[in-house]
Amino acid sequence: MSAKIISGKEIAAQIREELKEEVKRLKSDHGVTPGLVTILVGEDPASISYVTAKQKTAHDLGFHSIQDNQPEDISEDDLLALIDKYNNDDSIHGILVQLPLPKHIDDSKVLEAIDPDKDVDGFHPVNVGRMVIGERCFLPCTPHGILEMLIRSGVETSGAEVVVVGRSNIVGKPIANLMIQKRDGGNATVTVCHTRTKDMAFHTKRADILIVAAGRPKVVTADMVKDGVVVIDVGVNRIGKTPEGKAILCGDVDFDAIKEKASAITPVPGGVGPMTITMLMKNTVQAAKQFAGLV
Ligand code: L34
Repeated sequence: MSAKIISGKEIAAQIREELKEEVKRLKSDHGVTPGLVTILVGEDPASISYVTAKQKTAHDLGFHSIQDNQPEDISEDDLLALIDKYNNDDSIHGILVQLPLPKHIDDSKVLEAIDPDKDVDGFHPVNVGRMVIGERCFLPCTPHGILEMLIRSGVETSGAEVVVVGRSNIVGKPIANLMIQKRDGGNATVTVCHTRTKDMAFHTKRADILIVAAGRPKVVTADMVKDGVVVIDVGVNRIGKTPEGKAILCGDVDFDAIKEKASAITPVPGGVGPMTITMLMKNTVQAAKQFAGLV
C-alpha cells in the first residue's frame, strides 16, 4: 500500500482563498484592513525564508503588512521598545517576532511584551493558558495548521491513539493539549515522547496518528510504525544544498519507507510548513475582527 499524500500546500491554498474573500468583505463592508508586522532579528537563512513567505502571503491576501528587520546585536531593551511601538499602532493587529532570537535576548521576556490581543503566534502565556482551558484565544500556528489538515483530510481523531514525538512549546506541548480537548480534531488519547522516553518504538508502534516534531531527520523509521498509520511530519531539516545553492529539505521521518506502510502522510516540503503560514494569516484576520469589535 502506498500512502495518500496529505498536501498541506493544497489545503493551505484553499484556506487562503477563503481568507481572501473575508479580507475583501472586511474592507468593503467595514473599512478594516488586517495589519501584520513580522519582526526578524539577525540573518538566519531559514528564518529569512519563513518570514519572507509570511510577508508574501500577507501581501497576496491584501493585508497591510510590514517586514521589520533588526540587526543581530539589537539590545533587548530596544526590541522591547519596538514591540511597544507596534502594541500602540492601531493599523497593526498582529505582531510576530520570528524565533529563534539571539542568545543575549530572553525569548519569554519578548513574547510576554506582545499585547495578547495582537499575539497572532499564540505564544503569550495568556493565550497559552486560554488554549489549555479551551477558551477563545489565538491558537499557535503550527498545531492549529495540523488540526485543520487532519479535519480537512477526513482523518478521524475522536478515540484515536495519537503519539506526539517532541515536547517543544511551539509544537509538541500545544498539539498534545489540543488533541485531548473536546473539539473538532480532538477527543484523542495522546502520548508524548521526548528525549528521555525509554522505548520510543513501543509507543510509536501503537499510534493511529503519529505527529513528529523532533527537529532531527529520520527520528522515526518504518519499523517503528504500524500499517495504516497517519503520519504528520513537522520537521524541516536543511540537509544540504543543490548545485544551484537551494536548500535541500527533509522531515523528521523516513518518508520513502514509511509511505509504503502508512495510510496517509504529509510531505516535506509542502506539508505542515505552508499550513503554519496560513494559520498565521487566519489569526491576523481574527485579530483585526476582534479589534474592530466584529466578533
Ligand atoms: N515566532 N517563530 C515564530 N512563529 C513561528 O510560527 C515560527 N515557525 C517555526 C520557526 N520559528 C517561528 C515558523 O514559522 C517554524 N516555522 C516555519 C514556517 C514555514 C515553513 C517552515 C517552518 C515553511 O513554509 N516550510 C516550507 C519550506 C520552506 C523553505 O523552502 O525553506 C515547507 O514546504 O515545509
